[in-house]
Amino acid sequence: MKMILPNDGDLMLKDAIARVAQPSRRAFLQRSLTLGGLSLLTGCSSSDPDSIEQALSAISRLNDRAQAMLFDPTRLAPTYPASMITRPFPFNAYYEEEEVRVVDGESWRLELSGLIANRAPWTLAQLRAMPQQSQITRHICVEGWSAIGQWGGVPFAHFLRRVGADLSARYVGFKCADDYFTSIDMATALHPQTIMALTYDGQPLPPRYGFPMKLRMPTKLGYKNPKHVQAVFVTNTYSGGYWEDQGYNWFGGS
Ligand SMILES: Nc1nc2c(c(=O)[nH]1)N[C@H]1C(S)=C(S)[C@@H](COP(=O)(O)O)O[C@H]1N2
Ligand SMILES: [Mo]
Repeated sequence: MKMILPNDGDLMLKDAIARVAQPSRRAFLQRSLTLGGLSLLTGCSSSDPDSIEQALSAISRLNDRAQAMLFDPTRLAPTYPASMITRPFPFNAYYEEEEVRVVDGESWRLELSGLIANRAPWTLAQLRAMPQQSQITRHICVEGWSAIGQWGGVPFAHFLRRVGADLSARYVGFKCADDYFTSIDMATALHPQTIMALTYDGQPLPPRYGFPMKLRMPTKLGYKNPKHVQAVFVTNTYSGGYWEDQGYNWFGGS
């Protein structure tokens, strides 16, 4: 989404944006401000940082609802030829690459909880034995880069049906081996391009890209794609996410 600024420039708005501390978050908010959000902000007469924060999160929540309404569960994200794959594909996490979590694939178990009928944990071998799908799609990070990569794995909708997840629940949440966490809307969980990625570029996911499994969703921004997934839960209770709790938009559509 594009930011629309009034021609004469609005000092209040500029001030509000300047007060948002992290540059990444600023970039994100600038991208997600809409005309509706703008009028909300300009209607905010206080210069108190707290009330500006509140106005910004109100806009973000408005944005979540608008994005959820506009999300078309059958519309596919663009796919690309292999010649367009970005090499090397960038690494990103809330820590440096030297600190990447190295998960042991043999002892790893995917834990299931919440509104799921069959909550038995899954091994990597079991996931590998499921039908696989491959995609070459673009990953967009709010920190200002995007890259095309190839991921392969189990269509998440297929997995959710297989374990008897309540598909009418609102959210699917993820906990990761590195303390990262996020949650998504059920419509995106069931999207045909949402996969439990086990491979990157035809090889088992290397640790830096989220071994043993990451959720790959080309319809969502990078931070909504959890790496090193350890647990999946289905719930009607909002559970936020690592960056979302720090002000990133929850829906995070791309
Ligand atoms: N477990 C975990 N998943 C994560 C993150 C993280 O720090 N930990 N960072 C997110 C962000 S902001 C991005 S852009 C992508 C980066 O994925 P990549 O290393 O495959 O490029 O992972 C997302 N998923
Ligand atoms: Mo990101």
